[in-house]
Amino acid sequence: MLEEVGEPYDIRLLSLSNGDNRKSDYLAVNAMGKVPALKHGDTVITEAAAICAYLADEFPHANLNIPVGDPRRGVYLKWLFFGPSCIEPAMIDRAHPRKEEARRGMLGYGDFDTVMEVVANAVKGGPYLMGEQFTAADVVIGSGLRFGMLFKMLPERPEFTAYVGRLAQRPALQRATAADKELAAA
Ligand SMILES: N[C@@H](CCC(=O)N[C@@H](CS)C(=O)NCC(=O)O)C(=O)O
Repeated sequence: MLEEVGEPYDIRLLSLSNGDNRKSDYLAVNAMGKVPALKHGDTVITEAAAICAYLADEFPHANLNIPVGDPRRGVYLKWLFFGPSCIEPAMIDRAHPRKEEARRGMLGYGDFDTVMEVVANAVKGGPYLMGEQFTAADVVIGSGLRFGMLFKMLPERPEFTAYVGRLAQRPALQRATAADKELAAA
């Protein structure tokens, strides 16, 4: 998302295996002990999808948001929320099934197969969720699909692989992936 925005930024790495995210200085940033967290001026934002929504609104010149007043904003917001509230819990529940599965009506995401079908239909046209415009919602949904397929927690449906393939062509994602590799090697 930061590469898509195109503004300068610094990265502070934490070692989750050393428990840096549970230490007091980081808990002061995010009491949840979770990454990522973003500091912009005096504002600290946590929750990945909220960070994406914030950056898209804060830097409108990058054209990653659908502004207030645009009738397409409702659908855009739906996809921003759909990642953390539907795709992620459906994926984790499938990978680590509960002893006793909650009734469909009690699960915010309903059921895994419906979530997959809805997302597949949304990404199959494209090229992006909102059509021709790439938005922060693609960062949220796209990164979830990439992660899920990489770790074999989501099916490699042709709609997903084609969409993730389109995202992989984006120079911002290529720069971010190269930077991740460098950081991992350091
Ligand atoms: N709801 C958070 C979840 C973030 C999350 O699960 N982060 C993982 C890494 S991908 C984490 O911080 N794990 C460390 C831990 O929980 O100890 C978000 O969307 O930002």
